[in-house]
Amino acid sequence: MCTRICWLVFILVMQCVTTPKAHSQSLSIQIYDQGNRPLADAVVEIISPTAAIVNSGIQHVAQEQLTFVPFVTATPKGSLIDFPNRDKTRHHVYSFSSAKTFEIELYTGKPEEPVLFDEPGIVVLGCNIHDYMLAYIYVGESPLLLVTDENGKVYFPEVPQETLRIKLWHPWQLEQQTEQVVSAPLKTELSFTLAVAAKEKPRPPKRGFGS
Ligand SMILES: [Cu+2]
Repeated sequence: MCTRICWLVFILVMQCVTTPKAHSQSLSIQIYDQGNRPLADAVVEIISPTAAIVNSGIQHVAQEQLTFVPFVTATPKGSLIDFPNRDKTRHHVYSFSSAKTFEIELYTGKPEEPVLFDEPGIVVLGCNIHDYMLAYIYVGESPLLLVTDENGKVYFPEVPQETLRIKLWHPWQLEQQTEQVVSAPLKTELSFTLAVAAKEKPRPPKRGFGS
């Protein structure tokens, strides 16, 4: 009896593992700025009621060479993020944002514990010691969210084949409302334009500052 049940469970599990998921596909998205240049550091979030929540593990926003790395992080709500300090100098990381208010007082190396981000929204990071240091954490509602690379691209290996709401966000975007709705059947490649202000990423002053 037990052996038969075990076999049934085994067969069911194997079917789940080996059967390709129906009604899903890959999707590449290219983001350009208003000058038709590839836009890096843009968040692309696909709001899908059927997307499964996945545990992506603990992410890192490091401090390296007196700068936050990466400049923009996207993570679903409920995620943990660690803030390792890889510099020799101490940093004091904080956020006053309503989506997450916290601070990690002066430290080097690895902080005692990661920080939980459980409210969707934009979290602006700063450092009490180095005023120019700036980075952003986009806490999303959906697990389907990525940040564009240097070429302005993201690639989702698996999205549902259904009408999608796609939210775009960039720290320097000029428009408030940037949501797009893409009707099924979906293409495998999409592109959008996001108008942004012309700004440089924050960098440490050339010499003699806080090192
Ligand atoms: Cu600092």
